[in-house]
Amino acid sequence: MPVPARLGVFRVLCLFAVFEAVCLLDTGMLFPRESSSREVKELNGRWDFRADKSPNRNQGFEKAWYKSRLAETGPVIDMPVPASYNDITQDPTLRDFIGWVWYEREVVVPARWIADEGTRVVLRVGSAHYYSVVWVNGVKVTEHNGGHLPFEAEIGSLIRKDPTQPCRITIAVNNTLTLDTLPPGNIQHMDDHTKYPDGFFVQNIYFDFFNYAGIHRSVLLYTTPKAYVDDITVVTDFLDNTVNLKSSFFTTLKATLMDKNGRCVASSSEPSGVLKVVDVNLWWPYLMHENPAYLYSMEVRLMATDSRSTYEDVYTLPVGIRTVNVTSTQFLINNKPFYFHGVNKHEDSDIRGKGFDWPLIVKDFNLLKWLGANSFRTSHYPYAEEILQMCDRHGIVVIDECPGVGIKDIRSFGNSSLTHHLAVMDELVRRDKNHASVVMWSVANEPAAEMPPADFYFKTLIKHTKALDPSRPVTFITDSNYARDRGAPYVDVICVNSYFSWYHDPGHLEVIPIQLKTQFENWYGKYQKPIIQSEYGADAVAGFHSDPPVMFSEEYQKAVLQSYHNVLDQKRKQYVIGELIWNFADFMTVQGITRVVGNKKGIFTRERQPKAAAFILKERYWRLANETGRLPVWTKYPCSF
Ligand code: GCB
Repeated sequence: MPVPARLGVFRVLCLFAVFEAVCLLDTGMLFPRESSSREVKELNGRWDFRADKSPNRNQGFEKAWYKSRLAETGPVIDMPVPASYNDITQDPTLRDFIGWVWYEREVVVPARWIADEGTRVVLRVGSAHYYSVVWVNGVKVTEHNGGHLPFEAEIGSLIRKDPTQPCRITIAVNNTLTLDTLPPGNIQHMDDHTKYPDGFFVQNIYFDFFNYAGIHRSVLLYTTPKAYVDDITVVTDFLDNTVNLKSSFFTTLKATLMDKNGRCVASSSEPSGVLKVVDVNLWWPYLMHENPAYLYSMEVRLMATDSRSTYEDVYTLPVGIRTVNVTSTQFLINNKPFYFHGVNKHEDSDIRGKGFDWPLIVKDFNLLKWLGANSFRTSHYPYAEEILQMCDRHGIVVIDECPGVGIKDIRSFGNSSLTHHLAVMDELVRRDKNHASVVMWSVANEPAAEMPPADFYFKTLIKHTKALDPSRPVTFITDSNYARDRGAPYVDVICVNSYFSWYHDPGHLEVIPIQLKTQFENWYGKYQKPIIQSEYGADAVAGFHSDPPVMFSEEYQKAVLQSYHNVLDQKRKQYVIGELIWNFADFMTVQGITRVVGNKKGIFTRERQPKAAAFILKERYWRLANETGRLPVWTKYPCSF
């Protein structure tokens, strides 16, 4: 008799009872890892693809394209996965396409996975923008609302139905944004035939990055035994030299914590409990300690038996042991003041758009380390899990932001938007809760928080996020408009974006010292919470020079940074706890009169070459690190990166 599905699932419950009370999700979302009991098969590469260009964009559903091979119902083109589809072809209508696109691929599933009924086969999509529906051999297996976060479906029974058939996976993805999606958007139809062609419409968005779409992260199949570890939550704390590593799990589990050399430092076979580590190696941020980013491995081993078989599942999770606390003037990591000197990023590059790309990721980490950056914010959406794993490995501290960007319309503060926003926070916290590098959640960027409904909206959202994860502070990002402070009473840290001498008083560098000082004093005066300058900067077209500096020249970008730094140097002695440049690299945006082939506020070009401002920042960040941290010996030679 097969193990009943519910009994077969051994959830490793999280520590906080309140989590269970508020989280609507009923499964975990552990990153797929190979182990002695689990196999992973990546389905990346060439897929068949068709955009549904029918007038109502709905022909694919009307004609049930998922029922047979996509090539049988119309022409298909090659499409790489993962990648945004927008910049892959020479077709302008695909670059700016809005509506359903269809992906399909046939997969050879290992015979053993099919033969062994004790094996679960799970199909996982790392992320697809924004609404996805998935079929296997014509049968719908799941749908998911929202980009940037993974979703899964168990497909074992389907592929076992007729083992002679190849496994055909069809994924339809729709990038249409509504007032309730995150980010929000809306479709505007232009019916005046004296001005617009028949059927003309545009998608209005209120955020400043190109709305790339498609399957952006890996698609894969992975296996687990029928009884499996579904979720793990680790919360770390320490007192003197002893660590309480807390987690809770089903009674038949065994958790073993191993150090870097594979030596067991603590273990437990209790259902929930505290693993005590003596002589702990704490996880420290890059440039704050001689031995940063120390990671233990926690092996969770589950054994279960039914009348016919015994199942064993093994999952190994990297664990960094550290604490995070906030006072009215400081951000503390392991009880030591931490100053964020870092960047804001985007998942963005030539050709692949927002598609996951290892060479780009490793290059970016090399640049971050060269720069002396110790942190970044995942503006304006959750980044790939592999990026957070790199942060854990390299000690780069992360402010983890959800896709709550561009909430500007009052209708986006209603109940259905809020319900979706809460669900996205559930999914984000479920995915990223075990990363030592993640030290704070950001629930939104620059919402129209001056609107009255914003108060209830953010109060609910921030309370919910704190209940999901009481171990991390929560912020939302506001802008220089001081009236937009609804929500501020509920956050732990105030994050402010401002662009003095750029969007305000363009060309007047002399306003920066006054306006920036006023900004900090206003916010601190009202809320007595630590402040991060979460964005500042200026566009510079690489190679444009001007002295005296004028806007868009490399010299002007440098001058803006230097003026900000003078004020930051005064205020960081009081309550300013960080500075994050906008932006790490130039990135693509929608076409418009203020953007010349994208946003040029990068200190690196989109191809990752430094502008003059990068050297200013590098000099500053290494100086700050020297003042505030304990540099590893090898960092005496930073040019070796
Ligand atoms: C901001 C936004 C960011 C923009 C940036 C800019 O405040 O948060 O998404 O790209 O300003 O360059 O205008």
